[in-house]
This record gives sequence, structure tokens and C-alpha cells, in this order.
Amino acid sequence: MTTTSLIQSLSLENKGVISRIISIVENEAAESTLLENAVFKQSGKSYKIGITGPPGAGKSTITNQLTKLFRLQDKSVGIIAVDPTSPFTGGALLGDRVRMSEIGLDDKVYIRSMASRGSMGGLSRKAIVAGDVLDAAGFEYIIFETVGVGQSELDIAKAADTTVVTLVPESGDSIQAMKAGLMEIADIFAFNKSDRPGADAAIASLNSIMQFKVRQADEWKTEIVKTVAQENIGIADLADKIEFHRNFLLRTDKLNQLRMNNYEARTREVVSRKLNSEFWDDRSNDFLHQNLMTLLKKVKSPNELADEIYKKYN
Ligand SMILES: Nc1nc2c(ncn2[C@@H]2O[C@H](COP(=O)(O)OP(=O)(O)OP(=O)(O)O)[C@@H](O)[C@H]2O)c(=O)[nH]1
Ligand SMILES: [Mg+2]
Repeated sequence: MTTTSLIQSLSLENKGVISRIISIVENEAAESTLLENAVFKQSGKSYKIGITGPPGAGKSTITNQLTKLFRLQDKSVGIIAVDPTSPFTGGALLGDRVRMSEIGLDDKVYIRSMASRGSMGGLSRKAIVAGDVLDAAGFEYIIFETVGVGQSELDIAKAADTTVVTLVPESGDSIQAMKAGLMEIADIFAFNKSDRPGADAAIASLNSIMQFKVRQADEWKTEIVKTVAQENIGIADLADKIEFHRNFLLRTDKLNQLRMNNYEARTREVVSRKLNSEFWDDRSNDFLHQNLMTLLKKVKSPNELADEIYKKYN
């Protein structure tokens, strides 16, 4: 299929086409940029939810329950599960197999797992573009589920309209979350596994940490929702809070601002990538390698060597 016919046949019903386009993007195949441009221009109608948090907190369980709830409202849902730590992809993960059997057979649900395949390079960028593909296909909700607490989660959170951070009672999660920068990105905390001991105390401590968060008058106040995802407790409440946040963004005209900020970051990222790849050719790389000794011997600092290379090869 040509790129034009791929784009023309892109729709909810056509999961094969969705998968093909995402694969082309994922593999950075030749026609990737053309497809990225086309889907971007058709995107913007979906509502994007990011679900992130530490490993095992219940992100997948929450995603599945939310999806079931949206389906009861006859809303279509596209899910992108991003795992920067796993070399597997395409539903090879056990949890994803369970998920496929639960909700994956639904016509109006599409699930895609994306993993790093050994290199972290551009995974979050590709996941965000995959979001554009699902958006252009017409899904009403898109859920980005990301494992761990690293830079890629933060990047993906920026591409979401509402970011849900999942925490659990154990292991001083709130403190960890604060350190990892999750406080700043959380629109809603889903305090999951609240069937476990210590949940109320942990929520109280999260609450007190949040009081220190500096907030402007017109800024969203982060919500905390108590969930037991496995038993579908608190999920309707979570969905309400997401809707509440969405209405807030629309009412205050922050949704467009937020998306514009995200598009700005994406544009800058492309420019940085281009500059970087143009700059580092054989000559500049050789020069760097030949001068590494001057760093070890403390003749030059990295700043000085960088300046020298920059002046020489720019
Ligand atoms: N007790 C309890 N267990 C839960 C709850 N929600 C999920 N679990 C269990 O916790 C485990 C991890 O849940 P997942 O949904 O796979 O968590 P995750 O955050 O997606 O995990 P990773 O993707 O591996 O980071 C599973 O065994 C779930 O059944 C809950 O509310 N209470
Ligand atoms: Mg998971």
C-alpha cells in the first residue's frame, strides 16, 4: 500500500492499517515522515490520558478498568503501553496477553505495546506519534501507559491532556514520586491498592507533601483518588476526575495552550536532533576521540573541548 492509500484507509475499524502505520513509524522506515505529517494534521480530536507511576503499581489494571468503563459509555479507546525497560514488544508481555483476552477483542479498542528493543532512542517520540496515529484513526480516548519513573515517562506525560500518576501504599512511594518529578506532572493521583494496610496513612502523607506545591490562582489543584483497581473500586471516581480536569482545561482555554506547548517541544526536539546529527560527522567524531586523553589528563575540560570542536566544525 502507498502512504496515501494507507492514510485514506486509516480508521477505527481498520486495525491492520493502524498497526502497519505504527510499525513504519516505530522502525523509522523511509515513508515514516510522510505518514507522521499526515496523521498529525488529522489529529487533535482525541482526549489523551497518560497513566504512569512505579513498576507494579497497577497501571495496566487501572487502564483496563477505565477502558471497560469508557466502553460502557460507547466510547472508543486506543491504548499505547510503553515499556522502556523491556526488550519485548507486540503483546509479548504476560500482562498484555491477559489484557488482550479481556478487552483486546473489542472492535472499538486497539492496544499496542511499544518497547525499547535495546535502545532507548526515541521511544517516547515514537509513542507520541503512535498516539497521533490513533487520534487520526478516530479513537475518542487514547491512554498512554508508561512503566517506571524516567525521562521518557515525563516526555509522554507532556503529550497527554490529563496525567494520572499511580502510587501504592508501600515503600514511601510519595517521596519517591516527588523526587522523580511526578508531583509536577500529576493532574490526578490514583492511590491504588488501597485495600492494603497503610493506605490511609500514605494518602495523608501525600496530602501533606502536596500542600507545599506552589500553585497559581487559576491553576488546577491536583486530585487524589483512592482505588482498588483489581476490584474496580474507585475507577468511576477516577473517570469523573479525568472528566472534571478535561472540563477545567476547556473552560480555562488551557487545553490548547497545553497542546501548543507540547507541539513546541516536539518541534524543538526535531531541530535538536537534526543539528546533532549534522554536526557529528566522521571528522568531528574523530577529533573528539583523538582528544579524550586531554580530558583524562585534565589538560582540557569538557566545556573547553566542546567549544573547540564546535568552533572547528560548525
Ligand atoms: N491488592 C491489590 N492488588 C492490585 C490492585 N490493582 C492491581 N493489583 C495487582 O498488582 C499487580 C500489578 O498490577 P499491574 O496492573 O500489572 O501493574 P502495572 O503498574 O501495570 O505493572 P508494570 O506494568 O509491570 O509496571 C497485579 O498482580 C495486579 O493484579 C489493587 O488495587 N489491590
Ligand atoms: Mg503494566
